[in-house]
Amino acid sequence: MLTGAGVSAESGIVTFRAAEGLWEEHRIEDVASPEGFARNPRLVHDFYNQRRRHLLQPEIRPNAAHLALAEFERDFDGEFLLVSQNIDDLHERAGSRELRPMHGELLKIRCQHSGRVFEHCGDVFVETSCPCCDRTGALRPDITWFGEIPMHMDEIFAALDSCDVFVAIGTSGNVYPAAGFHQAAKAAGATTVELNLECTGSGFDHGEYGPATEVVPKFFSSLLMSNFLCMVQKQI
Ligand code: BV8
Repeated sequence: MLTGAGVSAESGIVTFRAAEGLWEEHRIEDVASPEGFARNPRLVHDFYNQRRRHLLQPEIRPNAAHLALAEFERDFDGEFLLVSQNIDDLHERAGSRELRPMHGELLKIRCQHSGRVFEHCGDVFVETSCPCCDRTGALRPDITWFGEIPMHMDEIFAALDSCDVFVAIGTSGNVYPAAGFHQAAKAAGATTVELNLECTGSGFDHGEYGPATEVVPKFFSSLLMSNFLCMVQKQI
């Protein structure tokens, strides 16, 4: 499984490319690249401080799509891996365990000198001293920016090579390498499925469209009852 910002939209977390999306207010290169951070660390820390504060608001909670994925993982007796492009902790809070946040996590920070990662829920500033080396200016979000290599890639590519069903949920398919995962899975023989608000036209074998809180629980309960697998066999 692969999720993107659309799975968290109904929890109140703004997606990237919607009309009022995150990238409308900021240029990617200014707030989500190592060059942007080197140029203006205060701007980048403020960008992530605002998103961290928003994520920690009491009204921001896992939605029915997050919960359906955690329930499927618990009840399904086959192999399951959930790769998320999202940096929120909603999958984790919903109970997902086999979870690989390939773009990092908003509630973690990293020392640029030692590479050590720390849980962190508060704001971070240039003046914040690092828990490991006590230096200021050492900390950055533990997040994969554009131009950086995403996390867990070896494990992800191995899973794409061996999975029977690949499901992409709530992603526009604009960002690589995640945007190419369904092609890799398909080339290795998997059936590929898109669950999204609208069809992205990216060549999936099957698609179900609508809000994630409606489409995801419905799809995964049918998958669990293996109706989906029979349906795929009928289509072949
Ligand atoms: C890399 C963390 C090398 C930051 C993010 C030219 C061509 C191809 C590639 C490139 C290129 N130039 C540069 C690249 C590489 C670049 C890239 O892809 N750029 C793009 C802009 C072209 N990629 C990289 O740099 C990556 N690194 O390539 O390294 C490498 C790779 C592999 C192995 C070795 C070396 C690193 C990219 C990571 C960037 N960091 N996030 C942060 O969050 O601040 S990416 C960021 O955008 C998000 O994390 C997210 O992953 C990503 C994609 O966004 P989506 O999740 O898809 O969100 P979006 O808003 O776009 O879409 C939401 C979807 O949900 C929509 O379809 C919508 O319809 C739907 N939806 C909305 N509401 C609902 C819904 N669906 C259901 N229900 C709803 N209610």
